[in-house]
Amino acid sequence: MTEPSTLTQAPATAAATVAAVNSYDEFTRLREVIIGTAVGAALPSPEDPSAWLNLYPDLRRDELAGAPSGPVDARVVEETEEDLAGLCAALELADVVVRRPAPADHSVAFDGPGWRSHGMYSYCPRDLTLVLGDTLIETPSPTRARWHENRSLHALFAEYHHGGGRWLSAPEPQLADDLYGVDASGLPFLAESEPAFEAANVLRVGRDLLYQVSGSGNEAGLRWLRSTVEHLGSFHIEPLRGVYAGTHIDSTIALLRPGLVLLNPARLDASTAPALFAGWDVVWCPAPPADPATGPFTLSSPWLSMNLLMIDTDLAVVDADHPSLLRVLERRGITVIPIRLRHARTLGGGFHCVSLDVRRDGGLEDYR
Ligand code: DAV
Repeated sequence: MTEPSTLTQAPATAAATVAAVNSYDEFTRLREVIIGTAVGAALPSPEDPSAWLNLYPDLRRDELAGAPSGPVDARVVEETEEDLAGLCAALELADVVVRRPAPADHSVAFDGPGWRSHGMYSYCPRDLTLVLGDTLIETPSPTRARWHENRSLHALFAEYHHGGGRWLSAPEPQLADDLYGVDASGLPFLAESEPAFEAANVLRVGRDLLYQVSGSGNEAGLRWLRSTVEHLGSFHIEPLRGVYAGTHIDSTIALLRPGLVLLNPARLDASTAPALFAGWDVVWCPAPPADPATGPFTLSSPWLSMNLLMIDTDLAVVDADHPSLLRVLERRGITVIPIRLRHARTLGGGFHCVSLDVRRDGGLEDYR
């Protein structure tokens, strides 16, 4: 018999120190992340009011003619997979555990109550699941095409749950026609008939959460989230209203480290920046470069290039095609890993969108 105590003690120690799910912020040391895939991606018909609202919020109905629908171009999928493989390799080199969604064919049609759609993609795991501390919260997307999307993550979520993470879901939305309005200028908006929001409307800063009210998140969704997080810890939610009517928050604000934030000068100024950042240092994002390769039906604005992923408070994955941003971050002491994501705008997701951080080192801190 040799050293039995060592053999029996080692696993017990590991189990006691590693929580399956622990992520309270956007910048402390990243340990485990889910990275999306473009395989199986399809675009919903722009005739669908929810697709119009969440894919093309800046276009009027008559400007939607010719918008793509159905399986995404094979070249776009292939090149995106190449770029995502580069991202995964860079993360693994930085000692981050990388997980991927299960394969799914999103072009298969399904019925909701009074409507029919097919799916969209598994490209942006950030969008529909909010990780809050040890809890995974599946959020009620207003986009019909995304109704079943999280199924490609459920095997992973079941594993995290088995490992001690908590797992809950918002009430299943009905997504009836009355959730979708058109304003006086002919642009779509999200109504208030039921709670609807996406996790990517939220940023986590320890105890503080920012929730952007927009076409992908309504006031009813904010109320549901408020009433739910009360049970999860002492969180405080600051709403952002009138900042960006489109969709997610992460092309407007990027958290860099405690006390330092990157803000979009086209959408915020010193007087409209969230109160949370009152004592913080602000980096105003340089204007993104024009991307001549993208057509009129991209799923996001040029500001998607500020959608970066922090691996640690001094290490970031950033859009290689935005050199002025790389320089600004380096001047602030952040080491940048420049990576290209050639079809980020076409598919509507940069590095923050395509990642879902499941484990980081930080806790329920007060960063004010
Ligand atoms: O600025 O177009 C993009 C959000 C991507 N998830 C924008 C928002």
